[in-house]
Amino acid sequence: MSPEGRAALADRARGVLDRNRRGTWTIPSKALYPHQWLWDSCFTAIGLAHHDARRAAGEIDALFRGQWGNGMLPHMIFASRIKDIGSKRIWQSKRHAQAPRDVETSCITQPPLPAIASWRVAQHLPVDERRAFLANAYPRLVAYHRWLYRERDLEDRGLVTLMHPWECGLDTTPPWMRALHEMSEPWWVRMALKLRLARVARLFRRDTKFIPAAERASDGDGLRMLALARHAKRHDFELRRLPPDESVLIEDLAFNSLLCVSNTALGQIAEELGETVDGDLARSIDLTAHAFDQLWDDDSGHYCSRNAVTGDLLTIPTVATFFPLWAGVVDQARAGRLIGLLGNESEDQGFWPAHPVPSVPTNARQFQERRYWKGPTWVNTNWIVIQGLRVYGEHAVVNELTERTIGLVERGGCAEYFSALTGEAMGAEEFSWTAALVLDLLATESSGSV
Ligand code: 2M8
Repeated sequence: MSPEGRAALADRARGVLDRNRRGTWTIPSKALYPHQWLWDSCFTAIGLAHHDARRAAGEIDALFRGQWGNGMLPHMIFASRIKDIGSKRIWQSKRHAQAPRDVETSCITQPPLPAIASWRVAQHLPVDERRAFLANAYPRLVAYHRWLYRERDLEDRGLVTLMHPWECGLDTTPPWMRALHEMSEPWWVRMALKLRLARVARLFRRDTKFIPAAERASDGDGLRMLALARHAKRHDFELRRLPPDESVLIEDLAFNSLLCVSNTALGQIAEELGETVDGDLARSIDLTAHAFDQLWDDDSGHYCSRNAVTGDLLTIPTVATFFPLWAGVVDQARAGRLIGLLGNESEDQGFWPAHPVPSVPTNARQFQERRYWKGPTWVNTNWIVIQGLRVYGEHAVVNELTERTIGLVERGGCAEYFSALTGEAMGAEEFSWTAALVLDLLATESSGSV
């Protein structure tokens, strides 16, 4: 792409982030996602940092509005002026003593990117502002990481357990959906599925009002996810209270990989401030860095999520298999197997179709070209894969994947996701993390620091 083409794309991306701005924070997209989401805001801040570091810092500060007294950062903070009663009713956060009083939030979390985003944003701030920003963020980040280990790693394994697929970010990813199918369903879900009433339920769904139903969670998956949220609510969204045999409890690969990267960022922030991460948190961080061995499936040559109750690996392949690379915890032999799945030379093209990297490899039985997290290529996961390839010095694949990702957005706009087979843009339009991460890719590429 020519320098003019790049400048024009950066302008378009900045325009999306400006239109999606809501005061101090940014929505993921106008019609479909009118609230603040945890990992979306982190991606947005990472991209914004190149152009408006103060706004990027404000984006992260705005996330702390939602922090619970126990340290949890919720996956959503609701916009006060938007009704969205259906969605708020799932949570009713103000019933919880630990929840903030002045904003409504969800009661679960999402991939723990805030420390990573804070560290990256800080690099773009003037020195005095940088210190003040980090000094404000640090205790909040420590409280969040402590909550993750205290409340979600009950057996000190170094791996955090999730109670709902909305926490992992790759919402309808096949390993989670299979686990959900295996759970015994409440009568109303069984009845709705049997009588094909799920379509009626679609009338109450927000997403299918804007996006073709074939590109979203299926009716069955949608109902089961709703039932699981209601189940977690009955147990106050507390892992220690959830009955293991009636719940879906997963040590999620994507989440734990990002936690591991975030732990490193937390250490960098601590060092900059002259602080030390110590005690139980330091011990847990060390355990996490050594825990990924347990998630490796040598037969398939993939990393997997694990059922936290049975200990079984969930071996359906997904793009998350590449996430531990970013954490730098993969030995050379395994890294070689994983990286061998990417790039034009790869023998198995499942993860390298015309528009890589699909959320599920195209040759897997579970691959669905158009459906949400079951096949399409997403810019945020490509960006994460690129970070991992950089850690392992794979410059050629980094350049190739960066070009292809930028090309997808140049042709299709800042869409939520893209067909891995044709590159067609799908999902929500004017999607913030697509815009922000393309800005980051363009900036990193032009600085030559691949
Ligand atoms: C999607 O998730 C939300 C629920 O949290 C939804 O389906 O309504 C996911 O893609 C998630 O990763 C993302 O953070 C959120 C907002 O973009 O949308």
